[in-house]
Amino acid sequence: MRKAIITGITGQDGSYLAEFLIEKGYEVHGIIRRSSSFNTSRIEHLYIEELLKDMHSERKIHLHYGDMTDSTNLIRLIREIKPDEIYNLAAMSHVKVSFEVPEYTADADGLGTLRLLEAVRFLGYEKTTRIYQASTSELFGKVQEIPQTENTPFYPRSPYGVAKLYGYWITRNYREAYGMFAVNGILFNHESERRGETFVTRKITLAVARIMKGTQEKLYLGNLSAQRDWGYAKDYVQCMWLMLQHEVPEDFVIATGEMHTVREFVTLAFKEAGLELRWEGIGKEEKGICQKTGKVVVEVDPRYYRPTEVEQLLGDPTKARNLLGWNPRQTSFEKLVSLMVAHDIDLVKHEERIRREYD
Ligand code: NDP
Ligand code: GDR
Repeated sequence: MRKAIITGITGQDGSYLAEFLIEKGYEVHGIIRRSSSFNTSRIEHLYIEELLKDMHSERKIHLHYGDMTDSTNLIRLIREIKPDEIYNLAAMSHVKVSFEVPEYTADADGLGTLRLLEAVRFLGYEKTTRIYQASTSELFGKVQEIPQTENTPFYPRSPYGVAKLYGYWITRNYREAYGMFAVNGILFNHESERRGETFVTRKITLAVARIMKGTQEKLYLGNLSAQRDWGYAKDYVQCMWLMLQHEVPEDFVIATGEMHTVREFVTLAFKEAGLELRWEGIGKEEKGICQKTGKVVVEVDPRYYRPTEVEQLLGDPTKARNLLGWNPRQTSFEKLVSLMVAHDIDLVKHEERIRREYD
């Protein structure tokens, strides 16, 4: 049985990747952080399913405490597990928050990647363990060219982007210096029903559901004109695995090749819930008004602006399509918005039912 370590298994991508690898027959080892409240809600179903299935069968998922800032812990876990593949997804992944905690972000996202690579080298596993590094379209940052490919120059615009730039180059350097199978997936934004609630897409779909239910009045957002290439997380984790199955270690851009503004996402999300919006005003004065009721439901709050913004990201997935056989258009933008809105309408209904029972 092949063994994989996933750092960041409790996150959006980690949870989908764990499902995907278990389905493929892997023994999955996840590194989780100690937290004062439960942080395993995205993967609970995986080990509960296992417990219910057969108490005596081999476990397919194992969780270990660890942290990207703790190298001895990483060395010990990698030595004990001796994985065939490591997926390094752990990161302080919020761009805006990285301006508040730049040093920690550099430590976890930048040096954390080095710690992992160095642990594999130190243990002498550099020819047997393949490593996937979660790189990002935030590396491109300030627009140099559109669409962005594997050869587009980088210009990161946040402490997060800069930390990930170190992660990207140290991964390439270990590949070139020690012949390690270590690759970067340069993934563009990907979302899902499991997306963290402070990223813009999920913030929007949850707000739409709550506004519909009458438990929230308005949605406050930052830059409505930012453009992103949004894909579906479930489709993107397949690519992480495909990159590690490729004959040669190479870096890949993973994207849909389609770009939309935040404003378009908001408009479509409200439409999915049956509410047409019209937009009035510009810049900080811009407002989204519900056609039916005439009420302002979206407003701009400059609190959500970033000190330096990434205005436009559009990826060219040609290399991944040609060399990995990956289909970038499995889930359309419209389908993605629809899945997320439907999920959050159900979630909010459920929350309301529970609230009423305990009121
Ligand atoms: P999430 O924020 O949902 O998950 C991040 C994961 O990292 C969580 O499991 C978190 O644990 C864990 N983590 C954070 N800091 C540490 C640390 N110091 N030590 C150990 N674990 C830690 O991110 P996503 O799933 O969306 O993204 C996965 C990876 O892909 C990240 O590296 C992200 O930067 C990158 N990426 C994401 C893109 C996207 O659009 N989603 C696009 C391109 C790259 P906990 O649950 O305890 O907080
Ligand atoms: P991003 O995602 O910064 O691209 O990073 P996010 O959803 O946070 O922002 C996307 C764009 O929306 C604008 N925006 C807002 N963003 C948030 N979070 N909240 C708001 O209220 C808001 N209003 C407007 C932002 O300014 C931005 O332009 C994500 C993360 O998953 C990273 O880890 C990953 O590397 C990149 O995607 C690719």
